Amino acid sequence: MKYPALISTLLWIILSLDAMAITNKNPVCMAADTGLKYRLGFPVGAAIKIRPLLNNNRYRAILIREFNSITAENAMKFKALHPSATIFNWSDADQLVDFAVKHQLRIHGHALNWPKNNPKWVMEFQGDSVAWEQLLQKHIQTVVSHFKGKVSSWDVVNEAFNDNGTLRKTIWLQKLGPDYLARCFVYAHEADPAALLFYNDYGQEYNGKKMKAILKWLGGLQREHIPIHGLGFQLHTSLRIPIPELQKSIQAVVRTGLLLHLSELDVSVRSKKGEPLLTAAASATQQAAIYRQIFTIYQTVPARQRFGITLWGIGDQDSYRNAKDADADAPLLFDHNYQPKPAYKAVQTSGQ
Ligand code: 9MR
Repeated sequence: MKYPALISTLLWIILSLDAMAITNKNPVCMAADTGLKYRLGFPVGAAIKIRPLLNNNRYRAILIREFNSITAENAMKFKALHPSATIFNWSDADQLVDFAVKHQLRIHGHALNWPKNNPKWVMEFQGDSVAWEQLLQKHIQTVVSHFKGKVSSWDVVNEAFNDNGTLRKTIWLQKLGPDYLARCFVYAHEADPAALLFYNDYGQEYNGKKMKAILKWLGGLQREHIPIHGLGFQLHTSLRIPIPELQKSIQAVVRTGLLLHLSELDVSVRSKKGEPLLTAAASATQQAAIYRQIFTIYQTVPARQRFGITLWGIGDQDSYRNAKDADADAPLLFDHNYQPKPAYKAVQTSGQ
């Protein structure tokens, strides 16, 4: 036997003995290692709400077993953290961060600037462009500094583009002009130079005008060396997702060299108005197939650009999509009783 072959055989024997020793000593430990975070070659996250995190054992157990990344579903938004001009309210977000640190979960911050989430006091704020700039900078830098060293990445700007590729007419655009977008990234970077900074949006995932506009804007930022590291595709989707378009958009992001985060994934089974309702079994099977496709496509992204996939919740009852009409969307991997659905199995074996 030649040397390299001998070495690899010895290595194999040592690793097998090691694995056997672990199995014999602690079978429970091996069972726990079947979580998604061990199965997929990239971080797997969940959007987390503070109430079930504190009150629901099953929710917590799944989070710890399956996931290695979290996004604060609401606790780090402008309205939650900064409800009036002089008050910062850290308590929910800090509890979430403490839990994540204790359980070695990566924390993705969401979101520093989301025009739809401005508190009332911001909408009523009176001041010239200097005062508006200070407001923007102070919010971003206070929040990023507070979580520095714990929150390792941020959605710096969320949903700034319209579907037709123009910029949304937000209060920030009106008061500060289009360059405020780049400055949000600069401010966040100044407060924590180690944090990875993302632009996050929905609807660009299907390669239309919005995607083209975002790519053009990102290209400009990259040329000007603005600190931006990644793009988030929210991907709140359904059984009707146009998979080929998603593939094209993903490849377009790959060409930019940026990180790609599927940042708010869920797949609703709700039928379109007028379409016949699917049986529960049929919709669960179709949903599983879509989840498998999405996770498999994501594995075509070069490993260095895979920031991860984050599910927008854990059990169906936690989903914001069920808020008005319980159960009609059932978009997540676990059902109302936190039992894994066919979609969970499909994700677990995706890419194999
Ligand atoms: O899931 C979130 C829901 O609980 C909140 O009420 C809502 C408003 O803050 O935001 C939801 O999350 C949104 C996310 O922050 C940005 N992308 C769209 C998500 C669904 O609306």
